[in-house]
Amino acid sequence: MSNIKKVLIIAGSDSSGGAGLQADIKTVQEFNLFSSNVITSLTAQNTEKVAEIHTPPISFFEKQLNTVLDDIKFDIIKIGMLANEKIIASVVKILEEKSPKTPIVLDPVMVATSGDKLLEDKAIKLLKEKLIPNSFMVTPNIAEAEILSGVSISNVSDMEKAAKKIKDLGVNNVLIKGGHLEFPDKKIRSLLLDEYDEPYIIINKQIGKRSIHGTGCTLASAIACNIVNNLDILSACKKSNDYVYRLIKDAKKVGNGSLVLK
Ligand code: PXL
Repeated sequence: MSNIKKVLIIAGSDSSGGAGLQADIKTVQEFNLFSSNVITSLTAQNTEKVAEIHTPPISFFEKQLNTVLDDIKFDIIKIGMLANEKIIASVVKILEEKSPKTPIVLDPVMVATSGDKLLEDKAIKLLKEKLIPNSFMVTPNIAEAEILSGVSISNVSDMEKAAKKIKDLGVNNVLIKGGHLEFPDKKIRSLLLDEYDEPYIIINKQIGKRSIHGTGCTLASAIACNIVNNLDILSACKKSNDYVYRLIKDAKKVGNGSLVLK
């Protein structure tokens, strides 16, 4: 019998298979780690749109989380779509009680690639006040970073300002994903602000402009896997960034809307 490192994924299901929980599971599998999967919400979704969101009763969400935590001790927790305030409150309460020391990588999912909302607006306050302060790392995209920080972002210095504000909420590391910010030199810049307040810019070439589904979920899951594999934060971010870059270069058309990662 051999041991394996274990990742707890708390996320929403994406029926298209491109993003959300399905992207997370695929990523953890690629890293040869084990994942358990606690589902916050079910989306009826394809590559073009989110048609409906069904959120099971909170008691069932809590049952899933309590049941896995009563049995399995995780090395890291990756959180994606949380849908509403009740789920955020339960996540905070149950993790504090049953898994207080396990690092959390939080992708503060708010809107799908299609533009559909995946988090109620009124839940953002609780996310900022309760969950971000309990997280080891948070990985907002530009729009999410603007909402979390109140800083409007159009260049690297804005990214740094926003990252500082988000760090001040109490999280150790902030990675602002720059995929949606245009620079004149056509390079993509993401910004990591680490626990020593050291800012690092991670640069990539831009690969076309078509929207691609699942990149944020995949990146945050890859970072979680690289962290449990003992990489330091900067190396974990760079390596995960390269991983997603390779997948984007090889993105697939499976439907009529955004491309997906394999
Ligand atoms: O990419 C964010 C995301 C997260 N979770 C679910 C999603 C999406 C994007 O579509 O569907 C369930």
